[in-house]
Amino acid sequence: MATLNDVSQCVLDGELDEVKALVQQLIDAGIDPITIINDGLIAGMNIVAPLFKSGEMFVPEVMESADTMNEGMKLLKPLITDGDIPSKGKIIIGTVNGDLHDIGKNLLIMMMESRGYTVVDLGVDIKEEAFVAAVKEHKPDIVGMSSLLTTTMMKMDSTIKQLTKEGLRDQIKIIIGGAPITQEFAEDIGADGYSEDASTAVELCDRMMTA
Ligand code: B1M
Repeated sequence: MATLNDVSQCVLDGELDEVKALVQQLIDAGIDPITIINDGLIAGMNIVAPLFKSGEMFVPEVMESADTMNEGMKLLKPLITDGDIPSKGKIIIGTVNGDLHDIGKNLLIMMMESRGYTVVDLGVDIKEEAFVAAVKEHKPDIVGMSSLLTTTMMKMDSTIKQLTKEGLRDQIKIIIGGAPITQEFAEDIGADGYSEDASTAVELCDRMMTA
């Protein structure tokens, strides 16, 4: 008989096929789907996050773990109603205008979702006005911007200015990240936070949501 620990280990090891069989066994045994999510799948991602942060796991392995978690979620989502999983908060995330890099952004999204956030992925090459429209439409708690190019990082500045001009700045927290971004740059452009990797970005959001 599969255990919740087996599911966590599967997520950690990125065992995509095995996780489906294990989760199905637990469902068939009558284990509460929310328990399988929290104490199996998310528990596994909670082990992954610090290992990634400390450099003991690398990007491809983290992607495999996140994919494994999502495979398990696919079986469980139909069994629960929306209200059963309380969201920690809503975040919209996009890579700024002119920039097509999305691996780091996607990693961040997987981490945020696995840690209980509702995420709206705007995609890549997102113009200032598209961030503004998304804030109006989705009313997020946090806006996240990613940039990998020194030629596009100033788009974060113009996006913040546009959000301010539209009177939306006070309603949201803004976090930024990406290879060329620094804490100093974040302060210069008036972002609320910067983090150098996906794990610390989730921790940053946790702090913002409880502040
Ligand atoms: Co490009 N690229 N690239 N590239 N690329 C870099 C960024 C570069 C540093 C390579 C180099 O020259 N050494 C360089 C930028 C130089 C600079 O600006 N100073 C560069 C260049 C020049 C270019 C092109 C201009 C090349 C060309 O066409 N002449 C071109 C630009 C295209 C465009 O965007 N308009 C280009 C294209 C591409 C590919 C399409 C081939 C591909 C992107 C594929 C994709 O993303 N789907 C690509 C790749 C893969 C890279 C490198 C090799 C790897 C980036 C990556 O995915 N890293 C990169 C070199 C490098 O960074 N060492 C490079 C893995 C990823 C997990 O890390 O994205 O840093 P990263 O995300 C981290 C953190 O930064 C942070 O958390 C993530 C995980 O911990 N983070 C956030 C990221 N976003 C965050 C947001 C947050 C918080 C944290 O809050 C919201």
